[in-house]
Amino acid sequence: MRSWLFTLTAAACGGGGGALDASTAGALVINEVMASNDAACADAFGEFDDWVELYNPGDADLELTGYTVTDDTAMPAKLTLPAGVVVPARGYKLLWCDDQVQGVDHLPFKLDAAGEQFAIYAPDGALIDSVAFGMATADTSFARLPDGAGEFASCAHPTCGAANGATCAAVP
Ligand SMILES: [Ca+2]
Ligand SMILES: [Ca+2]
Repeated sequence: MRSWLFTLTAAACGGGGGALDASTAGALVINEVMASNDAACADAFGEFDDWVELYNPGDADLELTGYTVTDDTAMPAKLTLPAGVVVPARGYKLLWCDDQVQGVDHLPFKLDAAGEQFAIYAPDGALIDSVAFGMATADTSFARLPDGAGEFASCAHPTCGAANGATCAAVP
């Protein structure tokens, strides 16, 4: 059984994933994902739901209106994000994968703790970033190390909406 298998397609890495618009290439990354949340962090409704953390390394806020997200890359436009989802400059934004109608940052699907994928696309359909992860342990995330740029690693100290720790064995 393969447990910790990551297949990454990062915009910053180039490659054969299709052309990226210069204005979006490298401007947004999937930074951390949690598919089994028992007590790590709660949404505004006090619910410990699955989540994805986006990071904007740029100097300007990113409004994600018209971007699409999915947990199945065969269906890139599973959800088209409405107005109001903003990733602040050099900041983080959590998207809750809870299949609940609780606001613009709540997506109509959950993440499978047995293994799943998540991807985000620009309004023109260009892939921004994607991650595929294996079996998730409760309250353990998959986080880019170093923060915002590195490869995904299993992370015992999730940092919801904040910089990933210097190592996943330590809180930043
Ligand atoms: Ca919720
Ligand atoms: Ca984080």
